[in-house]
Amino acid sequence: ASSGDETATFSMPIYACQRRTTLDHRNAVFTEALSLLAENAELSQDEGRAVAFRRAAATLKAFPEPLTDARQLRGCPCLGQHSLSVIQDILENGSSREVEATRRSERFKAMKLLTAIFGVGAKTAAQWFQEGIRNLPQLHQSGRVLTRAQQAGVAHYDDLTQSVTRAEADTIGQIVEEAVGAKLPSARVTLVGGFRRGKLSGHDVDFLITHPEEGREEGLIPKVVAHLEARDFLLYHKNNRNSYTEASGTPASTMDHFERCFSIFKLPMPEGGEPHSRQDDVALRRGECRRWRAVRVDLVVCPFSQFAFALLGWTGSKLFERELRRWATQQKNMSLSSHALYDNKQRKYLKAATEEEIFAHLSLEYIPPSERNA
Ligand code: DGT
Ligand code: MG
Repeated sequence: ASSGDETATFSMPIYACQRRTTLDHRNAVFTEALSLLAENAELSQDEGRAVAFRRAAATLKAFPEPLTDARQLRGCPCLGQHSLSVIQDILENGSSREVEATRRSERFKAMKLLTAIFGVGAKTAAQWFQEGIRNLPQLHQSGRVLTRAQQAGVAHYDDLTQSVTRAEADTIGQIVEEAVGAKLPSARVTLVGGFRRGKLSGHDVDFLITHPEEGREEGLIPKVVAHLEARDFLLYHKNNRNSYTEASGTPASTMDHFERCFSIFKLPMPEGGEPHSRQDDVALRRGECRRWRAVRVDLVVCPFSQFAFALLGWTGSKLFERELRRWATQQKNMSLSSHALYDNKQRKYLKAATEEEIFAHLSLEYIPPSERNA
């Protein structure tokens, strides 16, 4: 439609799960700024604001051309006043004053540093910040009692704040497959999370495990963990038992109930490999050779009949998942979780053996993992 000026109106669907969002896009300056504000809102436990910034960033990730004029954004969804003013600031001045002030703020820096400790969430970090704790030495001096997870998080801080490469994820995949295969032959191990979406690095490695004969997967986690421990592959683990039943109601919550293991792997490094962290340098200066690094790994076990839902739920991105659930609720009167899809109108669960079938139940065009990077 001709609107009287040069800029054509671009129409974009409202929900991120209706769009194809690849890893590379044209507007990183804007998406990074909005993501930083989202992160800051998350660290302040302001969920509403965080989601608003995440949605605005996702809109720009899906925008097909470099942004040079705010008028290009007419017809684009999820851009509130605040996000638009940040975008405008960047267009005019090359950067946003609010974003740069946030980036430099003592609170943001300290909260980022503290929540980067495995086992420390925004709530705990905020409490520590309030008590004057800004960094690891101050945490140590404070004499705070740490949970077992936090102790492991502090002990392996340098490794765990270093991103995991695809090659490392594949090596861990082989170790996990060997362990699972030894305990339950013909069980299937699938790499999920960001790596399934094609990311080249990640903050952890996520695996989904199932077995074609439903029931055989029950109790698998403790056996796999014992196998890994015996081979010295684990620095930390915490197992959760499966707590899901259909009787527990419609699957509306974002938390799932799968049998699960949060772990820190002790990943052997190739001989003569590149040093990975400052700990390596210290070790090397001491004349020691570091032969391993710590990596966060999540193992999730699901019954075969829930596999497609678990696969979809564990592939992400987090915003894509959130948008799928919002679409299901608002547009289809359905409840979607990593376990099941419930149709509130027909009052029944809708079965699916593949992700494609779930998209079809939701009347959505199928979006492959590499295009779920919202
Ligand atoms: P990263 O940071 O490189 O590891 O990026 P992702 O996308 O792998 O993010 P991650 O590992 O936090 O989570 C992967 C996906 O799994 C994400 O889309 C949400 C899902 N997920 C993570 N934790 C839970 C959970 O406790 N329950 C459920 N239902 N899903 C989860
Ligand atoms: Mg991940």
